[in-house]
Amino acid sequence: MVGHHHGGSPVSDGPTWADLGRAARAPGHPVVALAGNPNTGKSTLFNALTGLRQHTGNWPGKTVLLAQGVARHRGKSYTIVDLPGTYSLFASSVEESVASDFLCLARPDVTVVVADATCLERNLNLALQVIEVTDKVAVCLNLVDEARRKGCECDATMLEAELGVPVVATVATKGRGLGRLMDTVAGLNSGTITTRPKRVVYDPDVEEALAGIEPLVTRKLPPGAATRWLAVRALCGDMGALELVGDMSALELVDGTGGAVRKVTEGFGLGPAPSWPAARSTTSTAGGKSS
Ligand SMILES: Nc1nc2c(ncn2[C@@H]2O[C@H](COP(=O)(O)OP(=O)(O)O)[C@@H](O)[C@H]2O)c(=O)[nH]1
Ligand SMILES: [Mg+2]
Repeated sequence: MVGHHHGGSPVSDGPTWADLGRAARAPGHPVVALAGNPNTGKSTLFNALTGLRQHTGNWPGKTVLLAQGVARHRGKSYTIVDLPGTYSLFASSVEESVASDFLCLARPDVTVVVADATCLERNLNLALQVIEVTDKVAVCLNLVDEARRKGCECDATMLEAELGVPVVATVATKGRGLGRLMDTVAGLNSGTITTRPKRVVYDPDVEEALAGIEPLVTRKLPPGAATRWLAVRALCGDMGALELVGDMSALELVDGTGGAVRKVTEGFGLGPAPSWPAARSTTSTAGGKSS
């Protein structure tokens, strides 16, 4: 438990993600984020979709390079963002926090989870987390040529039924399936394709803890932010999320919910529950700013 009272909120000097989301947003260009584990073919896909219409830039306050480009499909332009490779939306590295914060805070119009068909199980962990964050999501089942070579036939239709979101098989290196992928992106963006994502249902004690944290998150963030997922991250001791919560009372709340934390962290394969002394070392400053 938190031993003494903190006078203010932790201050985040990082970029404001809502601003970044706006910066990526050209009028009439939906923003499409490519998320995925490392080596799933995200950059290959990004290059195939955007050609030479791309640039990379540093996100303010972060040393992570992010590539952004424009894809044209059926007369419409889409801003494609190639997110850093990540295994999880629980931020344990700068790369992961950029990918996770972008999805939760910058709120792309459509998210494509690029998955490696040769090791689907590991890739689906991230897909399930992204599905927690947004409805407008498709899975790009890439490297199906490699999978087939290894004697593995992936059933996209079955996977689609399991996840409740569109699944498109692709071979990014040969450009195969990319037309269908962009048709799916277009449909998700316009609303002609709707999804029924399979969401995690937590035990009542976890839900109760989340219900306590989510309002704190909601208060600090622009409308539309993925507050529920940020509450899940905060519950698991994710410092970035706790800073966003920006209220030490959240830590006190979290401290009282060890059982709930353990369930969530174990459920997502995060190993043992986080140790709270680290979380408590957050510097607190009176009158901390928030956005
Ligand atoms: N056989 C095959 N190789 C692919 C495919 N997509 C990407 N690759 C290869 O996989 C490797 C990793 O791709 P890359 O785009 O760098 O992955 P990233 O880390 O997700 O950006 C590269 O050698 C690509 O040429 C595919 O569909 N089939
Ligand atoms: Mg890459």
